[in-house]
Amino acid sequence: MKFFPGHLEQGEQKEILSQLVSAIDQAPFFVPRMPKTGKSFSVRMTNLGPLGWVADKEGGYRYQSTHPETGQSWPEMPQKLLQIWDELTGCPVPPEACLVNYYATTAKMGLHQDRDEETFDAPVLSISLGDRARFRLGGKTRKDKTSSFELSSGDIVMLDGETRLAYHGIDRVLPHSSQLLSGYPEHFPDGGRINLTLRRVTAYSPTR
Ligand code: MD3
Ligand code: FE
Repeated sequence: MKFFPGHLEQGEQKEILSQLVSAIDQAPFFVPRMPKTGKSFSVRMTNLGPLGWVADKEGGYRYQSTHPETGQSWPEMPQKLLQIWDELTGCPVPPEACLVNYYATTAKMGLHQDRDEETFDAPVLSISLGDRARFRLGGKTRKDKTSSFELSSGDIVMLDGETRLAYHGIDRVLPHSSQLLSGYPEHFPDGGRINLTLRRVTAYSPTR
């Protein structure tokens, strides 16, 4: 794992946030649900780019090219995000999915692995915006020791190599710890936190 604390300046955070707000108007947040139980996630989600991660009781966890409620294609991935991917990962192919997670002040995400992708060779890049959160990272099995640290607005984490299949989660958001989302009270009335994860879903094959 590589941690880039404060990688994005406030102006860059605001630029990304304004592009996200336009995208959310096109592809509203949906509530993901657990595959067998149908239990709701407390995090709301949407996606940018050719593929998006979705979750429901009937179809389980998967990537698809359309929004589960509107049936429309996901909005394009902003150039700024593609640039950050190139700069930090050095990956020869662009990301295919940008999952947008929105945490209202009481939302959290239990310990899990990200393993719905066809390939684990490419890194996952995580960008935090808005309120700070306590992030937990463990090992490749659920029993491994975990450690936790705080993620702040503008921080970027790259999960590659050994950490790509590590268990991780968000224990809690620290309410009102950032003013970034205050610029959009109609979208984010109580602040909260946005996390973007840029992902490669399909295996890179030069003949494809
Ligand atoms: C470690 N998101 O979307 S980002 C997720 O802050 C997710 O919203 C959290 O876990 C969030 O799946 C954590 C940091 C992160 C992202 C992907 C990872 C950590 C990871 C993939 C593998 C290992
Ligand atoms: Fe994850």
